[in-house]
Order: sequence, then C-alpha cells, then structure tokens
Amino acid sequence: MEKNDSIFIAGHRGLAGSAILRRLTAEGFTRLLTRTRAELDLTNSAAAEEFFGREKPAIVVVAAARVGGIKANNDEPVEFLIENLQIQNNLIRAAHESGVRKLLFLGSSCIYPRLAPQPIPESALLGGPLEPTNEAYAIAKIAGIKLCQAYDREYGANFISAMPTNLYGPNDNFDLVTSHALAALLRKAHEAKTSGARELVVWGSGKPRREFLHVDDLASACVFLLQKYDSPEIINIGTGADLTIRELAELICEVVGFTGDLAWDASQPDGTPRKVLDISKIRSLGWLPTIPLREGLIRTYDWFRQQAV
Ligand code: GFB
Repeated sequence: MEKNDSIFIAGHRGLAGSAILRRLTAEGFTRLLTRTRAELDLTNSAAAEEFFGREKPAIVVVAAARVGGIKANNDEPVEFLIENLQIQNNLIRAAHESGVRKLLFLGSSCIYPRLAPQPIPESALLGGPLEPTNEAYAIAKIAGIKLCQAYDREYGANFISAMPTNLYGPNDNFDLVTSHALAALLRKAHEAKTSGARELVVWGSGKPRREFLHVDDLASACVFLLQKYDSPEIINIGTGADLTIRELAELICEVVGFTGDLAWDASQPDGTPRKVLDISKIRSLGWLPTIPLREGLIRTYDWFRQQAV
C-alpha cells in the first residue's frame, strides 16, 4: 500500500471507521476518500456502483454497518440482517467491478458459535449454533466473509476479513438503549455520579465475560493487515484477555469516581456466556494491542466529558 493510494473508508463517522481514518491520516496517507450517509447511501446498489466507477479507489475499508448492543440486536433482527447484507454486498461487488486492489471487511467476534472454545480460534467459524441475541448480525457478517472469500476463489480478488472483538473508544454510541455495555456503563456511572444517585443499574447477571479492545488498537491492526496480510482466511483482532461484566462495571465506577452501589436488571439478557478471541495468528505476524483497559477507559471517559460540555 502506497501513501498516495486512494483509500475509501466506508463508515468513517462510526467508532471503527473514524479511528481507521485518524490512523491512516497520522501515518501520512494522503488520498483518503470519505462520504457521509447523506452523500452516499450504501444500501443503494446503483449509488454505490456509480461512486466506485467515478472515484475508482485502490483500497477499500468496509467499516460501514448497522451496529448496536445486545438489546438493539435482539429487538431489530430484520434491520440488522437486511441493512448489513445490503451495505456489504453493494460495497464488495462495486469494489470488484471497479478494480479495487485490496479490500478489508470488518466482521465481529459474534460470528463464532455461542459455545465456541475459549479463547476462540479462527477455525471455530461455523462449528456450532450462534448466540440467539445477535444471530441476525452474525449471519450478515458471515455472509460478508463468505462473499470476500468467493471473490478470492472465483476472481483472485485480494479481499481480506478481520474479526474485531468488542470495541470501545471515541465516537462510540452512548445511547442507553442501543449502545454496547462499556459505553452504556460509562455514561450511567457519569450520570449517577453527577446526579448524586446511590445506585447504577447494570443489565443481566454480571456473569458474562467479555473482551474489550480500544478502537485505536483496532485501527493500528487494520492498517497493519492492509500492509501485511493478503489471505482470504479470517483473522482475529483483540487483546486475548477478558473480564466479567461485573468486573467491568466496578472498574468503570472506579475510573469515573462513582462510589454508589451496583443494581442488577435481570430482565435484560446476558447474551453469550463468554467471548474472548485467540489472537495468536495476528500476534505471530507481529501485531500486539498497546492500550490497557484501564488506560483506554480513562481516555474514553475524557473524550466523553469533552462531548458533554
Ligand atoms: O456489549 P453488549 O451490549 O453486547 O452486552 P454483546 C454485553 C453484556 O453486558 C451483556 C451486559 O451481558 C449485557 O447484558 N450489560 C450490562 C449491558 N449492562 C449493560 C448496559 O447498560 N447496556 C448494554 N448494552 N449491555 C454484542 C452483539 O453482543 O457484541 C453485537 O449484540 C456485536 O452483535 C457486539 O457483535 C460486539 O457483547 O453481548
């Protein structure tokens, strides 16, 4: 990948896409293409085709997706399935037809079976039933992986797929209904502290285990893979370390400075019992995460407070 290659970052306003845009900019890539949703509707195949035909990017990063936490995924499977299939089908097909040299498709750790071996190796894909709360999203992402692999097999396309674990950081969604756990708990702890509340409500039992990767680490992994990885086989991006949701909530309270109690809302689902990625494959290629969870939480909380001002 050359510094003057034109690179289209689909989804550049989202958590992952915005971090990848920052990273590519910091590394001196000069021809970064972006479009807002108002400028280019990626669910519209004709619009995507027209855009790719005109701009002819050399490299594409597929970070555009409908995403959300456990409740959004569970409540809106139709939208998660249809929109993600549309966005990725349009991008991947238009990329091939316009001669894109390399494409990076971002999947998710939820593509793996609910009861996959832990930490989860890439070989666990399609080895068992999925977690029901995010089955629609997972099926769409698996279809994206398979489409990239099909373009490789049939046309020799260099379309790679990376599977990030649960992400957090600047530009995350902090909406209490649709967000992921970390962003929601950070906001709840902040609001409980500033309002003087005595308790903070955490969903589920607190027992599920999750892995959290700061999105700046994700971005460094993506740029690394764009430069060094040319295989259609999927590759995990994570930290390899996990903790319980209770431990996460306690750590967030400490970082935010909320000293009240945790209360548990058992009416909300727990989701998959454990989800931690085996990162030995990307590690063996020479990439490692650099931002410890506590430091990442402090940075994200600083960012969150700046937005609130
Ligand atoms: O992050 P999260 O929404 O999604 O929830 P998943 C993780 C765990 O945190 C679940 C608990 O056990 C939740 O019940 N939790 C506790 C909370 N308090 C809260 C809260 O206030 N908000 C939220 N959202 N959760 C998602 C998938 O699964 O992971 C997506 O739905 C995607 O498809 C994403 O793959 C990475 O980790 O369970």
